[in-house]
Amino acid sequence: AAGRTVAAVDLGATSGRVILGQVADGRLRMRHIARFPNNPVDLGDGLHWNIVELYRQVLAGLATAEREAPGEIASIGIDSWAVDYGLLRGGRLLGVPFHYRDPRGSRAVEPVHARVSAAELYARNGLQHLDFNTVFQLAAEGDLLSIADRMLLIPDLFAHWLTGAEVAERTNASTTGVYDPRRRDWDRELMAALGLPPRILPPLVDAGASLGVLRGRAAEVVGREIEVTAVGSHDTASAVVAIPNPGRDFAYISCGTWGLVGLELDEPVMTEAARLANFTNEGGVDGRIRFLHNVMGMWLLSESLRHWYPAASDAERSATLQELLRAADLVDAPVAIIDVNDPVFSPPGDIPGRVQEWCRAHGEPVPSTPAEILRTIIESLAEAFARAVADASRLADHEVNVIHIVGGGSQNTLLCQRLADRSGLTVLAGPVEATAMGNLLVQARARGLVGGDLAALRAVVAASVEVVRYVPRGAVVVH
Ligand code: LFR
Repeated sequence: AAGRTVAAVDLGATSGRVILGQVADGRLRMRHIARFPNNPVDLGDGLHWNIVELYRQVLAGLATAEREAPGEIASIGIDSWAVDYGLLRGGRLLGVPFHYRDPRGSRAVEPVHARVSAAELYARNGLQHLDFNTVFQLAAEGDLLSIADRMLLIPDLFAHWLTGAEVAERTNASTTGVYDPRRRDWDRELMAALGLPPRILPPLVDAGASLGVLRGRAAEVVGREIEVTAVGSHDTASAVVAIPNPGRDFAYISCGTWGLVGLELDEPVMTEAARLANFTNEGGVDGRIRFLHNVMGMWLLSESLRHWYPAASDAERSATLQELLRAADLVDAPVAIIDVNDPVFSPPGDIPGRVQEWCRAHGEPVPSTPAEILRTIIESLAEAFARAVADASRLADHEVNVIHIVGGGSQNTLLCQRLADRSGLTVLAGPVEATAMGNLLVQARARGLVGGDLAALRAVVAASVEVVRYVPRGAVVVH
């Protein structure tokens, strides 16, 4: 049907994809068009995103989509990981955007806290402390800031290249640390108090807003002047749109590179207890609050596989991971529970070695085989997820009856079962492509192709996918 298809560009920290979607008979049908790796590059001054290559891949993917569905695409929406940004002057990019795993943000934490204490920061932005939050990266920026006239977060930067728009979509703006979740506006006073130039903050827009049509070369390469629509441009915000549950008594885990564990709320919870538990109040689609905590996530598995099999392709590594997971399931030696959020696990490199080192240093049983190491990681993730769900429920005084796990991690059956066991709650796994689904549905709604509130969009997701149920075996209960 002409004009009833929408295109999602979903950029993750390890790969990007272009997916077409169409809503018919209350269901969302998806067609995978392109998938490409996202490999960061160290340029000597630190770790960067290969942003131009990613943009080239996005254009190529959209061109393929237009060829496969000529004239059908009504809209394009872009989401990506949060926090990172490009600086511009006069519409041109200054320097290559840094990767949040570059340690430069850590160096700015003390100087920032010397001006505005951690407690005051939280009282203003409600954001969990992560060394890479935009506010710390900006504080580490140096000279470039004095000549920049704009900061665009990654999805907004792509929208800018595609259409010329210079705006910030709110869900992602809420991850910067210079955004006030109660006023739903930038905190310009905080910027000024930190010596950061408020002029670089672009006008805010909500998911669903039109950003204009493909311009110039972008339109030529893709083949047509297609409209670009703002979606929940923070990938986690899009993923939460696609939780297949129209109710409110669920916790969710958006499990990809990171495991984002939390609740959807109507109002932020910015108490001292929430700050100390490092819970964040990020902005959701339709003005909701994503009250959640970052847990290290599948990064620990994918980076371990990369360390063991440096020359393997992504496909080979994921086949090997499946084999190793079967072996991990059978491990019956005592398994250590490591603190998966220990900062030692954050930089790329020898994760298995660091897991062993951590166990040794903490007097825990040291895993030796790859299967034992994976089992340690999975049990520890399941434990951290279960704890974060219990913490969220307690801190927000919000009842949780079920945990939805979505994203790539929802395919990890061992993880899902151990999460059910450790939380004592039913775990519903899927959809895998929650982020793309949330992206597509918000566009479809903006284009009048589907109606309703979040509950209605979630009912579409529930009707479109198979969800796998894991019930607790009553072994370990953490709360
Ligand atoms: C997940 C995610 C998280 C964010 C992290 C860094 O992809 O967007 O929500 O904390 O990446 O941007």
